[in-house]
Amino acid sequence: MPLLRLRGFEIHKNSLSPTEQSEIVEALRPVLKAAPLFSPKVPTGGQMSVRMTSAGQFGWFSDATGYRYVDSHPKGQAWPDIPAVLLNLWRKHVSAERLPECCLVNYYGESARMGMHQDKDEADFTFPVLSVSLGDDALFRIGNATRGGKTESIWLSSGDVVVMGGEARLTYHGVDRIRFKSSRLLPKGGRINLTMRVVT
Ligand SMILES: O=C(O)CCC(=O)C(=O)O
Repeated sequence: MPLLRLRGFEIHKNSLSPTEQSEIVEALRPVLKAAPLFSPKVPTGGQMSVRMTSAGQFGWFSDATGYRYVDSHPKGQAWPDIPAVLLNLWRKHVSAERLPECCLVNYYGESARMGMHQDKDEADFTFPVLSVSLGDDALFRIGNATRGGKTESIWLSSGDVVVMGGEARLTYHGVDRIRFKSSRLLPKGGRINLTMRVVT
């Protein structure tokens, strides 16, 4: 399980076995059923190409008013619980001191991407954001503490786990593209990225 470090991002390549990856996909099925994916509007107008939902006490949300955490799905129901298998991953890579209050589930279809951004809607940056990649490969770009400047990119593959903490907690990052159908984990192709966050 090689560990790479890139601008403070700890990248655990092949951290999850194929069995573990499938277990997580199974655990996500009831989450997606209870809280279906949606494409949030962004404050500048337009819609994100990534479809998303959340599990946990809070879910990440965006509309014309801005980016924020909300305590229910846009259709009104409470977010489902974060599956135990994911909480165990958090305990392994982060801490048992505090557990994540949100697991954001991002689904990237063939042409989805995510622009460069900081994860800064949380009240507490002491704890890292823990990212889990499942399905197709994604070109992940890492920038700087402020927008712009030189960037570095790395392909994230199914089973990779990334810890974004310390100096990297507020570093700009994004996903330029995926390699559609590069993995067979998800029957219809695409990529799921999970990011677990302490919010309050
Ligand atoms: O898809 C990824 O690997 C990154 C997701 C991300 O940056 C986010 O959810 O804030």
